[in-house]
Amino acid sequence: MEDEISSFFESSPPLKNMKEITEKLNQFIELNSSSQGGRRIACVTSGGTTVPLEQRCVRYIDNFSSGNRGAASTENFVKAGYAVIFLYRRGTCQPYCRSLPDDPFLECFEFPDNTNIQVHKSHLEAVEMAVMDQQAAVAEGRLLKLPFSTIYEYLQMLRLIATALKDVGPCSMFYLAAAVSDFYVPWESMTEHKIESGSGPLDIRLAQVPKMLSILRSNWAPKAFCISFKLETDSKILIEKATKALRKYKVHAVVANELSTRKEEVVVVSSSGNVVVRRECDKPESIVEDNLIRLIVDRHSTYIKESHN
Ligand code: PAZ
Repeated sequence: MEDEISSFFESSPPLKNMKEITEKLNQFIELNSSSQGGRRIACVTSGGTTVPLEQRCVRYIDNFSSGNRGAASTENFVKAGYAVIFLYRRGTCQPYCRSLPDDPFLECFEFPDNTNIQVHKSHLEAVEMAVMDQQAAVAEGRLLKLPFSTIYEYLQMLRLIATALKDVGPCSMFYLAAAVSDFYVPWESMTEHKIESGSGPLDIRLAQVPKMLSILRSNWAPKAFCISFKLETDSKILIEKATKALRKYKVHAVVANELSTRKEEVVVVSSSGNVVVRRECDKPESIVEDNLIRLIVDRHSTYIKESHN
């Protein structure tokens, strides 16, 4: 497996802005490890990775995920006092923007007298909250947003973050809510130019993406608290698959969710048993992430205490 992982990284197109990302990351970690005796730092991954079919990419295979879970969880972690590295798919849902309409620029603003752009009354409260909360999190140095698109970018960035967080130890957390491609076209076997159409059906052979969770746990950041996610469409196999992943990757918990009910409930699978976490149905504003993050933060506190004993 380690060979497969090394050859994945060796053959990946290098990150274009690696130096800039590394600098931002190190500054963020330095600031948060030294402020107020050191904050906890969570890396929240969010959105789906793409698999390009051509090196000069025109077409790609995508992975389902709106980024809602990652964005809502990030807000809750910041509220709980964490600093968050938000590793997200470009164009997906952002923290503090969940109450805004899908196309904020066109729907939120009006231009009544051709001189001043104003926020439409009906969206004023949501826009004010979004701007204030996001600006506060960034100004306090508690939110670092890093975008990715492809599976190549995602895994290289995850490795950078994990190795940068290594010294933060038990106070760091990985909350891996992104939907990561299981299959990809290896860079060296990918055609450079746009695949030609007009010559009949297209055969593509996809290789399996090496599973990086084991190496994250064993090498990159072995002391970090690690939460992975399992999504299934068949509820009959969900818990079994999540339990297998818990054992195989030795993560601290697996959040199991079914596609159609993922906004209503999840099951936190761990060695201490399975806990169903639900949205509070009698409160319209309530989201499943409110209770989920409360539980995860609690478990993380216990983990930190036990690590110091
Ligand atoms: O991004 P979203 O809110 O639409 O959905 C969240 C989710 C289902 C992608 C996430 O909860 C999850 O399960 N991520 C891991 C998916 C996987 O098993 O690959």
